[in-house]
Parts: sequence; structure tokens; C-alpha cells
Amino acid sequence: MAVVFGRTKGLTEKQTHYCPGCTHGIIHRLVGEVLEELDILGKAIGVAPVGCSVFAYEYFNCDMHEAAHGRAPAVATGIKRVLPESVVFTYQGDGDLAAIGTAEIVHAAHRGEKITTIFVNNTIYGMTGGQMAPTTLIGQKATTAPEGRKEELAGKPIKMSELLATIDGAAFVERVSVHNVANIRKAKKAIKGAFETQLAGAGFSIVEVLSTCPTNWGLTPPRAMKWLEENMIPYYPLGNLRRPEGGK
Ligand SMILES: Cc1ncc(C[n+]2csc(CCOP(=O)(O)OP(=O)(O)O)c2C)c(N)n1
Ligand code: SF4
Repeated sequence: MAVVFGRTKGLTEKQTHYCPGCTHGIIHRLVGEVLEELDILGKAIGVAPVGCSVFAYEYFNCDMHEAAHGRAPAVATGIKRVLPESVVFTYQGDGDLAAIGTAEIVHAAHRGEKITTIFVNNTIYGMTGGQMAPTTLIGQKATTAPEGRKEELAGKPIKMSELLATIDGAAFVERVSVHNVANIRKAKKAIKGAFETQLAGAGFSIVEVLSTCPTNWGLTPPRAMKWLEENMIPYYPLGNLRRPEGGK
């Protein structure tokens, strides 16, 4: 029988542990497809975070390294400097990147490290049970904000892509979403653009992917997709914020 939709070589055969309907799986697939299409699986080295994607090292079909919570950009910096011919990427949640790891990502971008970051923003700490993250929306409920995030206590949600786009060492910054097919296609294009930026030696590249956490949001997967579209995108607008001159 003809195979019409196969598994990308960019992912291993291992079944993921993600909750049903969690969009981490879609994002993994996109990264895997891009690594395969750019023919860089043999020289790619990924850095897995702490968070729901802590086992990413089991899923990407390339060399992988595990980093302590928030420290992936520092680990990736070391790998890339020692092995400059490799293609190094981090895969990080918003708790990892925008809370405990804020310093690491800002300084990696500032130094213009030639690494690529896939930043999965689901507005919550997924792995640890739904605590408020710096990205949690105003009014959004979390276990540590049972009445919803209040601006007077926690400030407005942090916009990491806008912040990083102000840094000259950041060559490619784009925010995408995976809540429907059209946006999944755009997300893949952005992820490819980020890796191409690294291959061109242009500087730091990051793609922020708006993602769902149906489990901790307390929504079914389809309702979670709708919630993302209606609540996250108005606050976190999609689009490219920075790309290298002449870049696609
Ligand atoms: C140094 C340290 N501090 C705190 C934790 C606890 N911890 C584990 S995962 C996590 C947050 C995960 O959230 P996020 O990065 O948004 O990823 P998600 O699980 O939502 O994909 C925290 C706080 C830890 N493992 N190590
Ligand atoms: S807890 Fe949330 S982010 Fe984690 S795997 Fe489940 S749905 Fe995905």
C-alpha cells in the first residue's frame, strides 16, 4: 500500500508522552521535518529543556543534550562554540525561557550566538501542574492565581519576541501559532527561516510558537485551539519582527 503521509526522519520512532491534543507534538513534527528537509540531521544538536518537553532528547532524531531549567541557551552556546560546524538548537517552554531562563536567552541573543531557539509559549507551567508564568494572560486562571492573573500584582504578560527583537545580535525573530493548518504551515516556514539564519552564520534566531495546554487550561483540545486564537493572538500578534537582510 502506498504511504501518503509518513513519519519524518527528523523524529525517532518513540511514542511521545504528551497529553492528547497538546501542540508540543505538532511543533516537534515541524522541527523534525525542517531538520530533514535542510539535510542537517547529521550535524544538528538539540538542547532539551526542563518542562513538559524534558524528554525531547528521546524524540528528535539527532544528537541531543539536556540542560537544567532555563539554561539551554548557555549550554547551546558552549556546544556551538566548541563545534561551530554543528547546527545547534534549543527547545524551551515559557516557564523555562521567560522566567528562570530570562537572563540566558537575553544574553545569548545579545552576544549574537549562532544558535536557534524554538520557544513554546503556552502561557502556563505545564509540567508542574499549571502555575502562572510570566506569559499568563491578564485574567487567566492558574493554580497560583485562582482568581486569574492580576496586573497590579504580576504586571502585564511579558512579550519575549518583542523584547528580543530590540537586541542587535538577534538576526531572526518571529512569532507563529499552530492552532490551525494555515498557521502550522506558516510556523514551519518560520522554523526553516530560523535554521537557515544559523546556517548563513547571521546570528541568533528564535521562533516563538503559540501553543496549547488543554490539560492545565481545563479545555478540550478543540476548545483550547479556539482559546489560543481568541485570547492569545490579540495579545501576542503573529509575524516576523526581525530577519537578516536579504533573508526570506
Ligand atoms: C531550577 C528549577 N526550578 C524549578 C523547577 C520546576 N519546574 C519544572 S518544569 C517547570 C515549568 C515548566 O513550564 P514551561 O517551561 O512553560 O514548560 P511546559 O511544561 O509548559 O511545556 C518548573 C518550574 C525545576 N525543575 N528546576
Ligand atoms: S501538561 Fe499541557 S503542555 Fe504538558 S503535555 Fe500536557 S497539555 Fe502539553
